[in-house]
Amino acid sequence: MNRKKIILNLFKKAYLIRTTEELIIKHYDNNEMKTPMHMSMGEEAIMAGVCTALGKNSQTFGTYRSHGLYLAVTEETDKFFAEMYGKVTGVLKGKSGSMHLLSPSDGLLGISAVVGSTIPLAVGAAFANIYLKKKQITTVFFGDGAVDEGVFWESLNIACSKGLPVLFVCEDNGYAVHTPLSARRGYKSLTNIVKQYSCSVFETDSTDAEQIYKLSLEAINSIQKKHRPAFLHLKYYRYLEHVGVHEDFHAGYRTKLEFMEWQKKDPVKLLRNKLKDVKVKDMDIIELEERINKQVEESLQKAKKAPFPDPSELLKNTFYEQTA
Ligand SMILES: Cc1ncc(C[n+]2csc(CCOP(=O)(O)OP(=O)(O)O)c2C)c(N)n1
Repeated sequence: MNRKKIILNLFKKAYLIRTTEELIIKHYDNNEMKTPMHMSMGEEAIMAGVCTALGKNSQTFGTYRSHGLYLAVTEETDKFFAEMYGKVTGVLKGKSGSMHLLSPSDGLLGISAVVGSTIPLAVGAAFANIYLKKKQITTVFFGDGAVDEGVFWESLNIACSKGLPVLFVCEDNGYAVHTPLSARRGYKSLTNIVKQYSCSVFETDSTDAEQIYKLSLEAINSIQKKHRPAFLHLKYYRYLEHVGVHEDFHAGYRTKLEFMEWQKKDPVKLLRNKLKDVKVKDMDIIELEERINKQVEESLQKAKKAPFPDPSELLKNTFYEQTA
């Protein structure tokens, strides 16, 4: 891919994520989307950058804050919005809501509301790939709060001791709900600790998706060449409250000033400026944005009109059905 094509791909994903969430914000308070919303706004560069580097033949796992992951991997919004509205046409026929999106045909294998719980699943998937002699990399995204869970360290240890092809991506926004890193950690540097494992470590606090894309390629190459996991530590700022669609600077655990500093390097604006660097014409940028705006708006309207699942569907595809 030449640079122009890469920047266009990155922008398309980042703009799709931002526009989709802007539309959620516009409609959420109507109380028709009956699902908690953990918004990705602010972290678009991570999902655009890492997922563009991974390409098609990859397996991914995420967290409950994974609108960005789902949209970056699938680029589809019909099933996405239908799921937000609890409709039968949704990703999981209206049963999952925002926190359990997946798309196995695109390699997106799982997202969960339980902090840290997809990390061992990713290690298991990577083990299966080695066992079945499949040349696939498994990527797992998790927050800095998940690093406080024993399961992260146990999973890292197994993956490193067995040399499994796992890309660990820590999306570090500095807070677990309202608790800052400084109040939770008895050590200084996460990456210095992970470097003690048989694992290649990469890190940046850049919000430039192109830089994250390049770093992800390095991490992927290192997994393939060294036959061991890689750890990608990426910083970002969560623009909205932990759960919900509003700002929360009144809550007192962080300041608007902090937010404004990060907003100066907003990932979507940064990419839009890069499109000009690579000589994409203004007219073409506007056309691309309008196409995505239209896609997203149409998906939302279709979702509103779609039927709810029939009550007889309630227990279908659940553990209850399987064990009854
Ligand atoms: C095992 C578990 N413990 C606690 C919670 C409650 N909880 C939900 S989100 C969250 C914070 C997680 O922070 P982080 O991993 O940094 O992700 P972020 O929300 O910042 O994306 C906590 C403690 C949970 N869902 N699961």
